[in-house]
Amino acid sequence: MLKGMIVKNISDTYTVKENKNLYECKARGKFRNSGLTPLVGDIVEFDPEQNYILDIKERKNELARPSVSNIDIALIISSVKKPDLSLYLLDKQITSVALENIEPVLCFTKLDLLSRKELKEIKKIMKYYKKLGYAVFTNWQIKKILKYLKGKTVVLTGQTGAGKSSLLNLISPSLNLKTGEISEALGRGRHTTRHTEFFFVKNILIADTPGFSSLDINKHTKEEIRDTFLEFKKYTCEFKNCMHDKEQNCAVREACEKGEIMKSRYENYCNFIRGGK
Ligand SMILES: Nc1nc2c(ncn2[C@@H]2O[C@H](COP(=O)(O)OP(=O)(O)O)[C@@H](O)[C@H]2O)c(=O)[nH]1
Ligand SMILES: [Mg+2]
Ligand SMILES: [Zn+2]
Repeated sequence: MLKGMIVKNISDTYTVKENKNLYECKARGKFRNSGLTPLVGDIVEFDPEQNYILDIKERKNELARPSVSNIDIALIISSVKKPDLSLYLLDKQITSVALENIEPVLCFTKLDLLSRKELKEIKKIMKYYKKLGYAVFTNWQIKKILKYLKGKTVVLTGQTGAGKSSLLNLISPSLNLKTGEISEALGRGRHTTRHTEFFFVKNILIADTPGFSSLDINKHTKEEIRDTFLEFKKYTCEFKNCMHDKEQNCAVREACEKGEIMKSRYENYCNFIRGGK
């Protein structure tokens, strides 16, 4: 019996990676009966002679679209132009992945399309997120990104056209992924099939995931959502369990009015908790 990680799944065949070796395995009937389906990302015990998956180790987390597990980092790709930067979408992605126990890492693209004035504005935004404790990069910093992601299991997320495939190609030109809008439409069609795959590049397991933006924030409690807004934590409000909404003497709201907390962050937060449980 060996232990490895599922790196690819096409219909009922799972490719399990053990050290440098790949094994094409099937899942035992017992999984089907128990309603437990192996996922790409699962750490499994398998029989390398019969090519059967015997056991699935407990998952650190699990995503539905794409169906993957045990993700360490979500590399959130945000273009600053074409499509324009949406801080709403960015905060939504940060909160969504943080709620699944995944570290958000931010990467901004297409800074070359900005005027000098716009660039200054974006740099201010990047600085704010950095101060929160997140790793923040631009797609010019491939070496730094690679160093940060080394040894991790990573999903790429971001709007269509944000530059996900382009970034992966920069990381590993041999992947030769299609980029641009027309090929994106084709790529999407391909990815709606039940094919999930991690690329193993430069010691990073990374999945390019066009459909990944639909994590459900609303299944979490308002408190859990609140706690993903890291900048709120240093403020003490009059009410002990303040939701920073309509409460009296709310230090977070005051900090927002003073400009210590980014206005868009606070507005997005209010929007998210209104949907939360
Ligand atoms: N100007 C500029 N264009 C970029 C940059 N990164 C990607 N693009 C272009 O943006 C388009 C969409 O990129 P793509 O990688 O397919 O985005 P995806 O949908 O997120 O995979 C393509 O035409 C790329 O050539 C960048 O940093 N600057
Ligand atoms: Mg793409
Ligand atoms: Zn408060």
